Parts: sequence; structure tokens; C-alpha cells
Amino acid sequence: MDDLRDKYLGLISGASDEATLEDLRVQAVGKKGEISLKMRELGKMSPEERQTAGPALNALKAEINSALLAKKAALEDAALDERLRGEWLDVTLPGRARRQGTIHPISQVTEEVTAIFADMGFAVAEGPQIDSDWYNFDALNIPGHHPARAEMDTFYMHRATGDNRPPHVLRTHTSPVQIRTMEKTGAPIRVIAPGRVYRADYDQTHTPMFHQVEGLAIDRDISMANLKWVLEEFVKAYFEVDDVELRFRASHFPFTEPSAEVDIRCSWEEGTLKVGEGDDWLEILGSGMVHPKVLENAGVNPDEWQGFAFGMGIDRIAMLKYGIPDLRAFFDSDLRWLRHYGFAALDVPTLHGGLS
Ligand code: 2U9
Repeated sequence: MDDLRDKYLGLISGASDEATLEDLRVQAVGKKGEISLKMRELGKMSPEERQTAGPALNALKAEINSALLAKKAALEDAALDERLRGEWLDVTLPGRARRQGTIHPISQVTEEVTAIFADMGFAVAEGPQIDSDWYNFDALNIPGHHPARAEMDTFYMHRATGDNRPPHVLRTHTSPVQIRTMEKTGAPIRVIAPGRVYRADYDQTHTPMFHQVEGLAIDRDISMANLKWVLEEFVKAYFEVDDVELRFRASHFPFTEPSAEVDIRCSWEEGTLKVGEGDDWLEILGSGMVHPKVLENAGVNPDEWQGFAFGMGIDRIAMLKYGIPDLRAFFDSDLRWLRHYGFAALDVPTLHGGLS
């Protein structure tokens, strides 16, 4: 038994991995291991011999088992130490500067415009970018033969030959969103609808996709005076000036009557726009009182309700405020341009925290 103890304790202490340890366990204390075989021999012994050999064998088995467990724990500790040595890192090293993304001027301006109108009680409405020609044209009092349809350079969605249903289009303005809002909630309404719009046009001042924000306020007694106040408040907040002067020029849109284009007093000094002073006028948006036919088309009774609507180009007002010279660069994804004109992430525009 002393030989067995010396042999296995020596082998266990010299084992260098868990697999060797397992082999040793099977050899020593496994079912057919040396100690188990010795235990089977107890039956052939005299009762006196059995009385000393039995407990001694049990003690040896227990000693080998605990040596196996202790060695296993030691091997696991050594493996962990080895891994930790490999994974060591110096937490006192300075952090590596990472390139940070920026907020695109169009996203920034959309947020700014939203914050300003939200402060005046306008909610944001959204809708599909592909819509039926009813929502994009007919409901807005633009019938099939109307020149405005041709003027808008519409992208028509392809239909299979023989499919005679009316076509769908990429929306040419966000106005279908307001039609859907009127249908869904009825009057009164105060919403703005910012989003992408599409027209087949590409030159220095036009891109086939651009962004608009339109507004709609419907109530029992809304007038052009309310429109003027809302637009004045908007222009002051957006351009961050205390005073502005607005000029309404008579215009024509199929969906508003009367209609007006709105200019703001400004000056250009060395190519820099100053709003609220000077001898120039800058056109920034179109507006008017919603045409009774449009209200009717959207299920709002024009004998009971009336309201104003306006529309402006987000890309254009972004260029004006932030001095961005070329519209097409907005959509080039040029990293240098994005870093130059982009805004800090997480710096959310609010009226109290500053817009820009
Ligand atoms: C409904 C009723 C009326 C929205 C309006 C304009 C005038 C307008 C242009 C500005 C620059 C488009 O991006 S732009 O080229 N928009 O001049 N938009 S009134 O009138 C509506 C909209 C929805 C139901």
C-alpha cells in the first residue's frame, strides 16, 4: 500500500494537464483501478487482516482522491494565470481618438424647424413616400390636365402592362401627408410634415430628391393674420434674430386660395446673409388659405372649418442659414464636407438650449 501511495502521489504531483490527471484517476481509483482491485482481495483475507487492510485501503483511496482534486484545482489556477498574463492591458494608457460622425445639416435643420413649430403647438405628421396620384394630385385640387402635374416632373412608378389602375408616384411634395392627417383625425389640426420629396430635375439648384416641410392649421376661424404671425415667429426663431419683416406677394397654387409667396427683408454683405435688415428681399416659402375643395376632398367640411398651409424647402433654408453654397454637395457623402458642415451629435436643438 505504501508503494501504491508513493507511486500515485508522485504521478499526480508530476501531471502537467487535466487529461493526464483523468488517466491517473481511472488507473488508481476507477472501477478497475489498482485500489479497487486491492479492495476485491479483502474477501480472501482473514477477518483480522481485513480489519486493518479495509480502513487503510479506504484511507488511501480518499487520500488519492483529494490529491487528484487539489492537483486539478492547481492546474486550473495555473491555466487562468496564464490566460490573464496574455490578456494584460495597461489601463493607464490614454484613450485612442476615434473619428466621430456628425449630424447632417438637413437632419439638424429638420430638428430646428420641428422644435420651433412644436413650441407653437404643431405636431409632426409623417406619411408614405410612394403614394397614389389621388393623394399626391387630385385631392390637392390638381386634376389630370392641370399644368402643375407636368411642371412637377413627377417620377411615376412602373406598372405591369395591362394593369389599368391609376398610377402611384414618388410624392412630389409632402402635402399628401396633410390630406391623410385630415382624413384620419378631422379638424381642428395643427401639424407640420417634414420629409423627402422627389422631382425629376437635376441642376445647380435642383436635385431629384430634396426635403420639404409643410404646415397646416385648421380651425373654425383661422385667417391669413394667424399665418403671418406664425411665419414671423418661425423666421425670427430659425434665423435667431429679434426682428424680421415679411412681405406677402400674391401667387397661385391649386391647393390654396388666396395664395402668397413670402419674402423676408435681408442684406447680403460679402456673400453673408443678414436677416431682418437691408434693402433686399429673400423668398423663403409659399403659403395660403387651404382651398375649400381640398378640405372637402379630405373629408373636412369647408362651411365649418378653414385654415392656412405653407411649404418650404429644408435644403434651401439650410443653405441660407449655414452658408452652404452648393445644393448638390448635400448628397455627395463627401467626408470632408460632412465634417465641415456637420453638427455635433447629441447636441439636440431646443428653443431654450439654442438651436444651432
Ligand atoms: C394641404 C393643403 C395645402 C402647402 C403649400 C406651398 C404653398 C409652396 C413650395 C415651397 C418651396 C414647395 O419646396 S418648394 O418648392 N411650397 O409654395 N406649399 S402652400 O399647401 C398645402 C398642403 C397641404 C392639404
